[in-house]
Amino acid sequence: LQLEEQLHNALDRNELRLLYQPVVDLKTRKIVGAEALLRWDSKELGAISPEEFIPVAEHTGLIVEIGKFVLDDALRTTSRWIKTFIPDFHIAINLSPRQFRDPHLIDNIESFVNSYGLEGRNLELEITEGVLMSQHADVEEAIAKLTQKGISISMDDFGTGYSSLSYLRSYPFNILKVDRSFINDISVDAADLELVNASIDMAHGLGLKVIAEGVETEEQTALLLRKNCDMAQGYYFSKPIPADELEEILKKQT
Ligand code: G
Ligand code: G
Ligand code: MN
Ligand code: NA
Repeated sequence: LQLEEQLHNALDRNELRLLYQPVVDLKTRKIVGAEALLRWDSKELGAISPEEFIPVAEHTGLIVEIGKFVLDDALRTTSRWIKTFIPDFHIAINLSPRQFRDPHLIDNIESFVNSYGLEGRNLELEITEGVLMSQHADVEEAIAKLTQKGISISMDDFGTGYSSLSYLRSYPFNILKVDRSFINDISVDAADLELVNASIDMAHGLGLKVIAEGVETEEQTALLLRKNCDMAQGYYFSKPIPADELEEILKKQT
């Protein structure tokens, strides 16, 4: 309850900030995008992990306002890089189920993309099965509208839920993000490697690109490349970092 009280004030008090975790193209090993990840440094409670506060933000509905801040901040920040030196960069943003019940979601996304001078292809929206399971009638329409703008839709945490395959059949996903629990042991567990390999082939068969999450070693990186995985993110390449640090790295690589 105290957490809930404090979260109400977090935006006004500037306690929320974004970190960016680079996404690397496995063939070139260059950074091609980043995932925006929210951090909360509460003056009263200290650093609170998103695993703790995102669920609270979801059930109180605060995620609508917080999610709008995330979209605004991430798109404003990355638009400066995109327009000046890395036009193909894509910024990935996590969307909660609750945000799809906000009637302004699509309009807000479109107006941020337009006002910061971005193309739809610069934006990738990560959703989990939770969004699709919510069975809100407008989700399908919302996803269709976003896709029409050239915005990419990723299935996040792939493999961890209950009926990912049926959702892959029903929605126009562009990217599959293989959950890090499947990547962890691919160098030592033949079954896990085979599951990842099959997921990659299936995604490619459906016209999706694949991002492996939680890549921590060179061995995993080499295996994923051999299995034709497209992109990767994880501590091996970089932990989530502040915008100015990422900007410096991007400038050096171009
Ligand atoms: O960065 P970290 O591994 O601690 O993130 C934990 C979880 O919090 C992840 O599942 C991630 O999807 C979620 N998360 C991080 N930032 C956001 C955000 O801006 N919006 C939503 N809805 N979830 C987020
Ligand atoms: O659910 P989602 O995929 O959005 O969450 C991403 C989370 O994974 C972030 O909290 C991030 O800090 C964490 N993460 C990113 N890279 C790694 C990694 O290489 N290893 C581990 N253990 N966690 C990671
Ligand atoms: Mn994610
Ligand atoms: Na994930």
